[in-house]
Amino acid sequence: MVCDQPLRWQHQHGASIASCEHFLSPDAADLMFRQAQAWPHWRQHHISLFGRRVAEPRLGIWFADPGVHYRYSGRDCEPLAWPKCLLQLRRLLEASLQQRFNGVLCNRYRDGNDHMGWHSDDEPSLGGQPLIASVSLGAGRDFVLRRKDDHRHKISLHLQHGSLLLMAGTTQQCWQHALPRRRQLTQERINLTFRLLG
Ligand SMILES: [Mn+2]
Repeated sequence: MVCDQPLRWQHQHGASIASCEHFLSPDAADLMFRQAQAWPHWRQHHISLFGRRVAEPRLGIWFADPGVHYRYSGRDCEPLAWPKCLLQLRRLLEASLQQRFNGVLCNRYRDGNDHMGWHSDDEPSLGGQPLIASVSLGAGRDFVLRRKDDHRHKISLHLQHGSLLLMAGTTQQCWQHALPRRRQLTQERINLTFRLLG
């Protein structure tokens, strides 16, 4: 199940990212994807944006240790208890990265219309230099980063079924990231982003 290649870190202008294309074996990724699709907790949430209530263009779930709330864009997510398969994945990530995680934000992009706009994972509870571990399942999607101080400077990645992406160091301070809309895409993608909240 674990990436057998060493992680290759890229460092550019404050971004520190690494990816592993085949972190999960195809069988493990398929199984995890089916299990995640079957979770009954998927909801379309609303955030407040400039005082307006807006439906997020995706479904989400926050699984975390007891008492670990996730607050962003005016939302306060109460933690749901970890499913067994995610606890296993968390232990695997913790062992291979030597980093503790206490929550996972799961996003479900039902098709290419579902997306995520430009933002940084810079909530104070994540601390100044969070390590975020993101496992992708299902349809491959483009993932883009841009420098905060120069939007022309971008990094584009394609996140495939079973892959792992890590963002660390000052990535969230210096860069934003997004998952752009891809109108032709009819398949879904589920993304599991492991975090440590203080
Ligand atoms: Mn993010």
